[in-house]
Amino acid sequence: GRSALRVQAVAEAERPTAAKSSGSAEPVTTDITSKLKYLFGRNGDYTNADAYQGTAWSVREKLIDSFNKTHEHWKKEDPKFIYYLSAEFLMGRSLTNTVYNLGLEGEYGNALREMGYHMEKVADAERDAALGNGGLGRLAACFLDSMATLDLPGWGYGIRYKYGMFKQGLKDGYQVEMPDIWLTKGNPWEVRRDDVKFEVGFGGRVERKKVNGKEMTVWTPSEKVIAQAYDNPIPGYATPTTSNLRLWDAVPVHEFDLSAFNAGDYDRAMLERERAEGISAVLYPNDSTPEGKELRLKQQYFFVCASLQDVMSRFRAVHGANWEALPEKACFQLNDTHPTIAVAELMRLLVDVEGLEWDAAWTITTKCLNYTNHTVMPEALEKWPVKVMAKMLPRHMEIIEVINEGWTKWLGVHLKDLKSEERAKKIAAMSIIHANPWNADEMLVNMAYLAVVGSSAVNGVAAIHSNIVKDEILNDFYEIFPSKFQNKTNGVTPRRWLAWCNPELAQLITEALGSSEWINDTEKLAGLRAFASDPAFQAKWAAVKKAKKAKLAELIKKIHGDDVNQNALFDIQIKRIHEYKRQYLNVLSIIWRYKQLKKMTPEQRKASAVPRVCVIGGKAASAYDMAKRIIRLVTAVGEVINKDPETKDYLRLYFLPDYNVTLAETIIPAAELSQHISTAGTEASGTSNMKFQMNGCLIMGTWDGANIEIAEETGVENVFVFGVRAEEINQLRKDRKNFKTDPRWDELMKDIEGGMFGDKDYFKPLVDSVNNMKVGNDWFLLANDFAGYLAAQEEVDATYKDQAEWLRRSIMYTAGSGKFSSDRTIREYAEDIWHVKPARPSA
Ligand code: GPU
Repeated sequence: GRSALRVQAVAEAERPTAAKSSGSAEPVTTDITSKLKYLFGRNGDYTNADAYQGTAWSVREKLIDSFNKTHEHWKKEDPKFIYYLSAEFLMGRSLTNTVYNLGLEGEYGNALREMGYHMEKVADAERDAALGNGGLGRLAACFLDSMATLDLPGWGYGIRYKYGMFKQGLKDGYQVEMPDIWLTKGNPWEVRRDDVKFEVGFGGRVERKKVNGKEMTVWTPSEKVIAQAYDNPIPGYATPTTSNLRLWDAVPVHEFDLSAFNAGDYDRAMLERERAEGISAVLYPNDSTPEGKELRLKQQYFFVCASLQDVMSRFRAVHGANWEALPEKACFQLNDTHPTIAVAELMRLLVDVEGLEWDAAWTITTKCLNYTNHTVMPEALEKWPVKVMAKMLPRHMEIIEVINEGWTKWLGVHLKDLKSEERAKKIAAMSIIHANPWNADEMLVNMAYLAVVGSSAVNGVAAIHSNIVKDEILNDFYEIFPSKFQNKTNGVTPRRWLAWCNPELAQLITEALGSSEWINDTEKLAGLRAFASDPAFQAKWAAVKKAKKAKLAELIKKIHGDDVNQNALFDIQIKRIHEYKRQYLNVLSIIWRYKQLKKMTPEQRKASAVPRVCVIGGKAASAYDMAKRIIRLVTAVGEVINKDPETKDYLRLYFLPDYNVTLAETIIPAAELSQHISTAGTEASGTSNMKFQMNGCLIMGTWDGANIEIAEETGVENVFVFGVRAEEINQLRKDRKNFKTDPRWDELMKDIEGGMFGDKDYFKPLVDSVNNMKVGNDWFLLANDFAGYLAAQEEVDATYKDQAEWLRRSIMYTAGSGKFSSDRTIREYAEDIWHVKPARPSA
């Protein structure tokens, strides 16, 4: 039996509450075969993919039972709800997560075994739900897991993209993108709600009319679509609560234009369908740098409009039109600025549709909304041209103008003590609508400013990031509303990212701590500190890591055909490819290592080299040229070093294509060193760093994002920290011209330029991007951090040679990871921002 099941058996016995499923009278095997028979017309001789379908559709019923119970309870109790509005939810696979969270692993594990299958192989047939790009989307998924686990009444709201994050392939070492056609085999994890549909309009005109004797604004859109709800039940762990992620699909208002159809004009008959379906067709593959396309704004308005109507219609069904009480029953978290049009939409619904006075509506709106910022890079802040917004959302543009008039007027009074010139400057700087700094003729709507003005609370996602938000990018706003600004350091769910993806380690932890309570009380992991230096425990800890490394080695073999030394240090960098994340710096240090190995005699290598297997993975946005060049550099360097007979026993570099949630679940448990090396002040938080930490992986990191808090919890002396500090960045950028590069750096640049890895011309822009100090290049300061990085790498080698010390640190990482459970994060949001309380249904 798999140790996952044993861990679960322990967890089961100690559940604080009774397991959700009492175990159906009908044996599970019968249920699985019956699903295969009646839903798929299959009779025996099932593949793993079949077994997956049968199992999933069977588990779905338990999930829906739990979902129904929870929602009956919430309907009766009528608690305040939190609605998490997000353009992205990066859910990954659902089968094992659902089985384990519901405590069904015994029943289903046994049933599958009886039928001759293994849960792990069966689960492997599931495709990831990849409705997100990276950190921001995965954070939303972890938050849903924690909200349900903490029994908080709360739903996610987003878009049911037909095509999620593209699949990444490699062709001759270059990234190729393929569509993610994830719904073709049906989706057992969703329920279509044919009774939940809302109209969403675009374009058209705005008029003032007398309606029942009252002067009203009437928006007549020129285009309409229907938002169709799909519910995705979200099971909590060790609780009867199953909450919901409601995703909207865009469908045409009319099946098709019958008159055009009758007239034989089939193209025109299909036009409306295509236009509607286009809205929820595809996820924009941009991470942290928004794509200013009209369709993107359409997507944002589409899901926000449907979600707000949905919440308001449920509120009305219970409380009538008593909208003043809405903030007592509902609040919304804006996951970055993507759903910020909610500020204008809620105003429109309250003023134009419900007939409230502007001021009353504004009070309700600002009480209901809160905003989370996830980036401070100026190019990443969303701004929509007024022209685009006025055309697509004419009434919203008017509303934003009125909000901005009120806001700037209020500012004028608030800043009355300033000299008039200064006051005017400040007001201009804080205006929600302002000129494009690169093109004075174009006016823009600054979505972050709109979110701040329209929200009760604004938060960053790690301590350093929240400080940069307050002190730099939104400093003017912070000075006016200091109490609005908060920090909520990110977290990740310890279920998916430790207990379920690393059952061997989970079992060892449970044995050591004498209970599995750490799975939803991660502060208990601190108890592992007592074992950190215990040789017997270290040996068990090392054995688990070794087993997980063997799995990753198997994967590398499958993808690249190579056997790797499983005693080598496994060094991992997996995340979106971005210049600020500095995968390039990692590659430079690998090339440097290669060159050093080449200079050594075989005896010297044998005596002193620490073997390393380096893995880099991540997707480049389709239009991000420099990121694609970085991927090619990784593969090109790998091609040279992996087959060099002198060094291949000591150094490998593999690019693992199509990095996604599922791949992360294999890679992270196997990692011994992970790289989080962004330029200080650029990575808002990072969340994979927390996953690696939980799995006992040492961190090589800059003093950035959540790395800082991870180091504090783990002991700074246990972390490989290097590089300049965020406070120094501005000055260093100014001093660029005088910076003298390290001779080793110059050598590496010459190597790449000289064609050591082929593709000289293709790599030229990469070299230029970091190497022309005179024109102020190397924006992300790779050259400044290069020497410190190499020194930190040497420290890694020295530490790895002392395995007892390495293992001690590894255990200290897991022991120090208690703070980074998303349960802690969500508890803080619930208490400080949402004011939402647990409401657990009875088991
Ligand atoms: N992040 Br903005 C994304 O993944 N996508 C985005 O569009 C924006 C931010 C990330 C941050 O880069 C990362 O540092 C953070 O940990 C994550 O959001 C979750 O807060």
